[in-house]
Amino acid sequence: MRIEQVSCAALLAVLLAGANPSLAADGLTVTDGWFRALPGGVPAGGYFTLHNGSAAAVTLTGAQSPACAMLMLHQSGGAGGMSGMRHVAEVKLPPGEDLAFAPGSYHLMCMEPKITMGGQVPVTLVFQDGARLTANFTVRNAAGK
Ligand SMILES: [Cu+2]
Repeated sequence: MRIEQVSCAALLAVLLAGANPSLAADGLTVTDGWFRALPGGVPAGGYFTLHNGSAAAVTLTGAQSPACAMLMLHQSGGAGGMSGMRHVAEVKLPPGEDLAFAPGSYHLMCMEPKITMGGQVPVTLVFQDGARLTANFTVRNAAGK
């Protein structure tokens, strides 16, 4: 009985370690990350493709960057443009699939951007299970070049 209690405690420790907030986002990759820099310090759209190479669905719940006072998940829709975007709390991605953050669809919104054309800034994606994934985003001009 005594030994059984000890092994249960050990198992619990392993489970808790798996829920560590600094957990790496195993199997997730970000490609082609970029920000669209516009003149005048207006909010900058951020775009990328997220691939879920893991065996389970993941849920993206937020993003952070030292280059943005605030970085939000947005979705464009309806009439499009600035007036047609809304905040989204989370985006779910099934295993084996790609999720495109692209102009006219899901995008990141970087408030008070501190970005320089041609430069690179780190963006950390945050997932529901506490996993985090950081990738460098390239800063492009209004034409996406
Ligand atoms: Cu937006």
